[in-house]
Amino acid sequence: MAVVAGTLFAAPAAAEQPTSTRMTSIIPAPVSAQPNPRADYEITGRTAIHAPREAKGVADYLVGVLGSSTGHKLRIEAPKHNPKHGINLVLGGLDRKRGPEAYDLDVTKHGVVLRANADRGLFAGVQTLRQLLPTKSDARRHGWRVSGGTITDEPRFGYRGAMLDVARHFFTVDDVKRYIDLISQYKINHLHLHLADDQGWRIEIKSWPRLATYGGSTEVGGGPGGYYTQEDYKALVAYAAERQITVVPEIDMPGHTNAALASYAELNCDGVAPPLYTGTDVGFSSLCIGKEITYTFIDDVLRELSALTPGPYLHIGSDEAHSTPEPDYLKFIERVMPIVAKHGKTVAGWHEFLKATPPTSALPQYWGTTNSNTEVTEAAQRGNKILMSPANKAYMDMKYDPSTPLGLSWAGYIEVADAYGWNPGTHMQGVPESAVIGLEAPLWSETLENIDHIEFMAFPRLPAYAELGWSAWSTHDWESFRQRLARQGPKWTEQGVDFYRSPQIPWPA
Ligand code: TNX
Repeated sequence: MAVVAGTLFAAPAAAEQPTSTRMTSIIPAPVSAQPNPRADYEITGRTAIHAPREAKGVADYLVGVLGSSTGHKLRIEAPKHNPKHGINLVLGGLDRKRGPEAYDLDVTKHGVVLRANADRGLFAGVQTLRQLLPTKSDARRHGWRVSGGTITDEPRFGYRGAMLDVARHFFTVDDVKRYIDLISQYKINHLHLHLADDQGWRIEIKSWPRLATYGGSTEVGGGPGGYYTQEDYKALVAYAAERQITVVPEIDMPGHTNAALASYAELNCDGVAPPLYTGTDVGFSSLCIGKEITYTFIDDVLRELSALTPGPYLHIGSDEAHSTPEPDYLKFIERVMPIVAKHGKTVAGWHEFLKATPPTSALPQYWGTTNSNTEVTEAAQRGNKILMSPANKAYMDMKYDPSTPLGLSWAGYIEVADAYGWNPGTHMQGVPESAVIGLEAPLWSETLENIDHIEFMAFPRLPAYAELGWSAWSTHDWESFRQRLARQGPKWTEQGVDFYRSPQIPWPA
């Protein structure tokens, strides 16, 4: 029903929450938030954004997101000497020790002042600012009132990731952009793309063109698949960078390689290309460890991929190589790691690659379901930083409960309380918080065919992982989290996010 605010015939408003509720409901929880209910600031069509030229990227982004919520296209003006009125993005002035993602946000009756030492901090603060805004339906009644008060914030971990498997099912550039928009709202700063697996090769490699055109031509279930041209991929990387997200590309090897083996017969030990594969088994394929052409192939692929990758990491998978004899596996990983280094990148891999004792710069990603793993503990002791993705806690492709229509359950069911209920800094024996770089929540796509499916599995768990990664452990509180999460629901509804209405969360009616 269209209702004009203030008319005699306006429908009774749902019991209105005080605006300060928004400041105490931020996800991920900030270090501190002091609401001041007398200091709300109203954004109107006349509000200006003041920003230095170095913050133009964040300012443009803010114009975009405020435009799509408020409908006002705000103008960007030069920074003020004494920022107070309007929305002010200010670079510098925070203690350097707080790091590049820290920010301070002050909302008074006159305006908003957001300070950070770097773009990344301003961007994080902008995401907080968005959560201080009402829903569209509240704004129609009460205006675009930013909840007043003061916030100080900085992250617990530097790496807060989400992984998307675009290999089992292919997702378009627009789908991935949408996912980037959704995850960036919760200060996720890495997107790991699983670009190749048995069922599909999804990135154009100019020196081996059949990888994409043939190897990418199908997917699980036999659909048409697809791939990103290098231009598509560059656009994705740039789109992510504008949202302060580093893309981590993964080419899984030596297993999970049927799509490559099907595309080039010479990569097979027997010289015979297998057929394309559209099932969901794992562990049946392997590159040919003893053939020289295998390493020429990898060198070419990683050279082209590193040229498309501004971020530091190339992920070489290395999981579930059940068809590669162990001595071959070790030989292979030892041979591939220097190729990654030669192209100027840092190697990341699933934790199995620790069997080959990579250098301490390498990033192992733990995906096991137990709280102890000797290889991971030893790597942490040697000085490797560990990325935490325990499958029984962090896998967003696990079903919420037995009735979830999508997803798998090999690592168990993961309801929202389970997703939220672990501590990445103490999860593993012998891996102290100082050895943890952060966490990543993978979304494998054997059962996920479209963006609605992605949204249903990621929401509302992704905000739980975001909070585990960003917020100080001292703020960890399930009761508070479930209340705060409930208040995200109406915003997701407005954004068209197809989320799972977990019975654990008191969603507003
Ligand atoms: C295990 S996790 C895999 C993937 C599957 C996933 C399904 C990992 C490194 N390997 O190949 O897609 O389980 O949950």
